[in-house]
Amino acid sequence: MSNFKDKLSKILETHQQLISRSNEPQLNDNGVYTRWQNPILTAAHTPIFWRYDLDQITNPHLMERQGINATFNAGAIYWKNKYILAVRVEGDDRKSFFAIAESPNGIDNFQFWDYPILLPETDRPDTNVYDMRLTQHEDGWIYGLFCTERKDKTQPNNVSAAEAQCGIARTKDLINWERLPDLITYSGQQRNVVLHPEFIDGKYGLYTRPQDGFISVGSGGGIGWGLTDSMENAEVKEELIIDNKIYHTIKEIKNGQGPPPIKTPLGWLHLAHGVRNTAAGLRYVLYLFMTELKRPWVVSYLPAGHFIAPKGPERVGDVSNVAFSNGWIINEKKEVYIYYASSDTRMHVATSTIDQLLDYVVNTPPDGLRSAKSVESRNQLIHKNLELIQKKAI
Ligand code: M1P
Repeated sequence: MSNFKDKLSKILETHQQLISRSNEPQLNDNGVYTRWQNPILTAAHTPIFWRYDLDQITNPHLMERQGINATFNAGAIYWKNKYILAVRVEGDDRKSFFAIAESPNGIDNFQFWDYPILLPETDRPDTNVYDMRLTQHEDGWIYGLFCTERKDKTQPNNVSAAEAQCGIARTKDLINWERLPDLITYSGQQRNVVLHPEFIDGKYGLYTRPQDGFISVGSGGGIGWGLTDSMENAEVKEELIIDNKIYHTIKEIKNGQGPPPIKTPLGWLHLAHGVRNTAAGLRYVLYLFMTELKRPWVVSYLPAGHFIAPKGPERVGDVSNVAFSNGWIINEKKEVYIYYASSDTRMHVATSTIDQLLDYVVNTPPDGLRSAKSVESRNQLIHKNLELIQKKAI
């Protein structure tokens, strides 16, 4: 008895220390944003009572009964002065579900609510759900758009063949969720679908990612844009590709919208992921771009290269070499909290400000698509700096 109790109190104490430890900024970042030292959420942050049977009679050895494998790809929202994440939690059984975690300051002390989100199913039950984007829409609802994955029944002999579509749910309190029918589009599959926060001529705007297959986008791909009359029966009849995959860039293989864009005086600021192939497999990085205020489907700035790439220990995990983000928050001080996952395993935060991000987007040269162009724009920078140094102006 005392052994069980001692063991349990040690487990609870270690967990409490982990979830309440303070975070510190990393000192060696690039001036555009600051990474914070500790991951903000890991599998070990999930409540002990989600994993263990705490009854000594039914679990005398105090063993984990239902393990958690990973906590990643979280949607985010600033709500009632709290930094809220809708986290993709993956059990040891490989099934993902959503759970809300909140923090008072956005950088540490994230704590899961007692129960995961009870997401209603449609009459075509989801096999797996993941990567929820939270949008506080001007219609008054908070929408969660996510990927619903089911067996691809058109390939009965291929056990791995899956179909990805966009599931839709909405809520007013983040506890009770109303499930709406899945988005209808006329592309084979969809992932990374995101709801724009404002109406466009009375319609809902959606960022999409048409794809032919489950992993490969095939002849589809690019970040798409489409309109739907309602979210109760969402249907995008026409998809316009607004940011395409391009040869020899960070988004050569595929890309996808991250969280809903942030409205700024210069336009809508977007965070997205780009994927390229390497001898070691796919590499996922994050990039920023901007679209026009009145026409959020028209790109106005597109800096070259990655904004955040997986770094150090972030590079290793269940799916290594991945930085992925589907949530960011802007608070009343115009500080931006970028929530990103590393290698499909854990959550991190990097912080910046709207001023810094606008400066980055406007002043980082676009991709010249050739080495010679890269040298040309770097030489302009070098020349300007050497002149300043020679004039002793710095
Ligand atoms: O494993 C990396 C990511 O792969 C998918 O993203 P995309 O559809 O752009 O390839 C998603 O499954 C995502 O959850 C995952 O992090």
